[in-house]
Amino acid sequence: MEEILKTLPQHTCSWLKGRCTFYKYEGFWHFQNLLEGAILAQQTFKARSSDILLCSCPKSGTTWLKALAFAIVTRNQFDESSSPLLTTLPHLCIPSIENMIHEPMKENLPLVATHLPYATLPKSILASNCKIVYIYRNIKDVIVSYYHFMPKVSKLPVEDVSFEQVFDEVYQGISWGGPYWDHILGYWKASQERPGSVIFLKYEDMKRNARSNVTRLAEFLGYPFSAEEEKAGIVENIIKLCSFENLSNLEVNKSRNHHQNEPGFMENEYFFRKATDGDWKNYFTDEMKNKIDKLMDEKLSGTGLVLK
Ligand code: PAP
Repeated sequence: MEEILKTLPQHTCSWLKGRCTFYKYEGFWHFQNLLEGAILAQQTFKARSSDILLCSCPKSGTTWLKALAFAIVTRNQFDESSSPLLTTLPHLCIPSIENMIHEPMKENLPLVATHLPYATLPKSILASNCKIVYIYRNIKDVIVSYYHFMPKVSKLPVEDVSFEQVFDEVYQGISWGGPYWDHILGYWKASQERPGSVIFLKYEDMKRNARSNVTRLAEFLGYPFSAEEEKAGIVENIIKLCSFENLSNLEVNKSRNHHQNEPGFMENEYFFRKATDGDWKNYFTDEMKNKIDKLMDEKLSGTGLVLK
């Protein structure tokens, strides 16, 4: 692993006072520990054809998607008063490919998550034609979420970090999991090449219309709601269980640290902040907004993917 890492371009984030270094692998930027997990997974991960992959670029709605998918798939075992989601961070309910070293795959659960770009997925996943759910979000809110998250991981007060510098780096394509547009486009192209195997969920649409998106997600996962379940309010119960208001107020998500191997690295509360659509308006200047909108338009032009 050391030999591989030595050959890769590195970037140390000056806005994090040098406390975070990313490695560029197959065109995307990664944390060292997660990249090591990803490379290991590329060499050893054996996908089951029944696996369903939950994919996202960081800060795009991963926690929410994991909670919803887990609640949908396990609803015959647990209800809203017995769900493991009440006592476990959603990230720990569903194993991640890049964290495989620490979290083995779960025998009875078809769900697997990843922040890896499509091109970096272990080949066994592509060969097995697993279903893929991809969640994405307005890049401007992703940047704001990232601006708040990274200082926490780096143990710096967010007040010591310049939003302008964060913006500039993301704009240059340097961010955890970035370039953001390439991450989305990799999955978008896959959705066109493998119609029916990949669906796209948009964070803002889910906020506006949770019911239809959750129903669509359940159908795609192969766990559709029956008429009786709909009548009994199961869809609403799942939406409520997985809501930001509910999850962020649970004791487990306010306090516990889930990375036992790296004490203090990542507290559960880091995954819950504000969860709004449009917080970017409190941070972006007009110039930043126009710049990033133009860039996204350029990157997506001709792809058929419309983000607005
Ligand atoms: P990750 O990639 O590190 O796992 P991810 O869950 O994708 O993070 O993104 C975190 C964002 O989702 C946070 O957004 P914010 O910074 O703009 O507030 C977080 O608040 C939001 N989030 C977490 N849980 C939920 C939820 N249940 N519903 C809606 N948004 C949520």
